[in-house]
Amino acid sequence: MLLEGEQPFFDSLHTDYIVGLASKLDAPTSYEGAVTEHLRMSGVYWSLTALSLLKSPEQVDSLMGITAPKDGRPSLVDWTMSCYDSRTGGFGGNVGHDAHLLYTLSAIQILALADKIDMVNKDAVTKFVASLQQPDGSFAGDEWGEIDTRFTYCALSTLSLLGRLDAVDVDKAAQYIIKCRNLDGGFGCVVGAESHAGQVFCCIGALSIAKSLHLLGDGADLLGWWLAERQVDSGGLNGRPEKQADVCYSWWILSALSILGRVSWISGDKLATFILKCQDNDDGGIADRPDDMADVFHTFFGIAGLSLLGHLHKDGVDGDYRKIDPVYALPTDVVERLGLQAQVMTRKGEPVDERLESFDVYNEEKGFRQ
Ligand code: 3PZ
Ligand code: ZN
Repeated sequence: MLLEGEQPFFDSLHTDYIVGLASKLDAPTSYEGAVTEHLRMSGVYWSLTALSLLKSPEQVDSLMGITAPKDGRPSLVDWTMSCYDSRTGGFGGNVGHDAHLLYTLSAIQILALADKIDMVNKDAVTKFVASLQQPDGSFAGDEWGEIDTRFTYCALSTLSLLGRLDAVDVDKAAQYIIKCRNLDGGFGCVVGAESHAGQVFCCIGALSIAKSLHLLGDGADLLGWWLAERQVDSGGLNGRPEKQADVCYSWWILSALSILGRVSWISGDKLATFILKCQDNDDGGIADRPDDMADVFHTFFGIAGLSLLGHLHKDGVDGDYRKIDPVYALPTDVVERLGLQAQVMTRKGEPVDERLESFDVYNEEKGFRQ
């Protein structure tokens, strides 16, 4: 059943939008192509994962050309491999670009979706990631050395996908994350930096993969409160106090709340209504806020947010949608196929999302790991 005044979910328009983008990206003068040129690898991951939530793996393959060339372009798997830099062992954001952890994670996620992780030299990629860990446990994004808690998430997620978490000091990485926690309960990009919801996702995701959520201590309530405070009157979520709501925060905040076992701390119905209002009802795609221009980033995080809310899986919504995993941002069946590990919190009276059932549980009240 749709709620009063609620938009339907424009499934097939979004499919057309995502498939149509692929051809626009190749046109050198297109707006879409220019904006995402430097982060094409992530753009491909956002497109493929968004479509994977709507369609079966076979349909996604034939629509996008994951394994076979399509419309004269190389297959997406071959294109991904052509962004591999054998000098460093990492992947760049586009052909000929320097390797970076951001695009290395996107590349490994694309290969995981395509069930082609075996195509990479796991030792070389592992060595690249491990070389970026600093003595204090933090990670640089590339050989130039910028430090950011986002890169800790990228490093741990990449290594977990490769089954090589043992190649870095995971405990030290988790301790560095805790050092980036602020008095408001949130996390910043480095020690002392302002709390930001995108950073919170990276820090909580990293602690989850490191199975170190116990390091939050009593801080989980304060953080849950800070995250819940991000919901504004429109139902949407903002990234920091006093900022406008934006669809992508639906993902950063919901996934963190879901790992913390506190999704019920925000109104899911109001948030779903906000995301649905940000759809382009004519051309498909989802924008950051109502009446703005759609892009693939917000289309992915909007669909992912609706999935986490359970909105795509409720009565009255057609379609046999795959679910998204809040820790790895990949379809849950891919996470299960690879046997990926992580940790989530449970709370008295709060149901555990079935998509998290295969992960370890840290029970706050009892103070022990089950
Ligand atoms: C957007 N990048 O720095 S970006 C991104 N933002 O490369 C991609 N919400 O102007 C698209 N804002 C659109 N297609 C926006 C990725 C940003 C996030 C900007 C944004 C999102 C509000 C202002 C940082 C993962 C990877 C990168 C980011 C976050 C998470 C822009 C502005 C910035 C960027 C790209 C385009 C259109 C798309
Ligand atoms: Zn946004």
